[in-house]
Amino acid sequence: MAEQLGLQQAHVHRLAASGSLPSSKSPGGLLRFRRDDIELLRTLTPDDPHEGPSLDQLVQVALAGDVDTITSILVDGARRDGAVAPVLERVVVPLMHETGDRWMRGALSVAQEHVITNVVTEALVLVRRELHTDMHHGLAAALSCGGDEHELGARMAQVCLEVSGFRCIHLGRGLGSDELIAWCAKSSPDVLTCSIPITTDPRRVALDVIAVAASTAAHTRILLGGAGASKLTGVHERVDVLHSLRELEAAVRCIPLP
Ligand code: B12
Repeated sequence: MAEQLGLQQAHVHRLAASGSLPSSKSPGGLLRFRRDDIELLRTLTPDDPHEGPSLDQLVQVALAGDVDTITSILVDGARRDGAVAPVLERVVVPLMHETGDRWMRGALSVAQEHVITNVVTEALVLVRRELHTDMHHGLAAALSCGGDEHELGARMAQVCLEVSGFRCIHLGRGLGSDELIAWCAKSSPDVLTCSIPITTDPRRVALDVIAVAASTAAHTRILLGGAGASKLTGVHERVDVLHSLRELEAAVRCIPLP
């Protein structure tokens, strides 16, 4: 069925293995999925790359400090797709990667990189406000692991969770595992997402995540993602590594309502 709906089998199986897509087994051992869940996934994986501004236009808009235009591109895209992750991956991620590449080549100054980052950060706050939903699926938290300054991954995860109906606290960056464990004990989140930037030492993060997984309440779903997370496998039985914001949005939308 996944293939009929235009989804890659490996993508669907990875989601099922991580528990992000509810599945059952047929008597013959084949994986079975509910049609509604697969259709939701397809919404989050549009095959039509909508016409939009070019990467260069996005860079120019952001360099001009035009938060409103970036916000409208994101809000319009999310409304059209019925999900926010696709437009974040189509617009914000390439914009930030391009910014990094231009900075490396000396085509953008550090000040210009900061302007773009700040415009995107502000736009993400406004997007959350615009796409606010009254659903209350539960409490979530998003944080950046590893202690460096890269935190847009956590902010994008926060947007995905809020658009999916969770109240999501942004815990920022540089939080030690003891602090995080104490926060989780007090707040009892339903979902904890950790964004791991490419610059982060995955072994250090793995140790922190294991400590958190061993100490948080059993109902807390722990999800890792980000460019640095791809280096992490089999961290802990309670921890799922997701490969994209689309997977995150699909996974949290499949969490049963309280
Ligand atoms: C903005 C930026 C900064 C800003 C960060 C500000 C902020 N508030 O975040 C500032 C200026 C502070 C900065 C500093 C540095 N930076 Co910098 N930075 C970037 C830049 C341009 C964008 C980062 C970003 O937001 N990317 C967007 C993210 C979110 O994309 P992503 O990580 O690929 O995530 C994707 C997925 O992984 C997923 N995802 C992310 N999180 C999560 C979470 C979950 C749960 C899920 C499911 C998915 C998910 O979402 C995205 C969609 O696919 C990148 C370029 C790049 N290629 O990313 C460089 C980059 C990361 N920086 C780099 C470097 C080297 C540095 C510095 C060391 C530079 C220096 N010499 O000082 C310092 C580090 C300082 C420090 N102590 O932290 C290098 C890293 C190289 C490497 N391979 O290690 C990069 C790649 C630039 C480059 N081309 O070389 N940086």
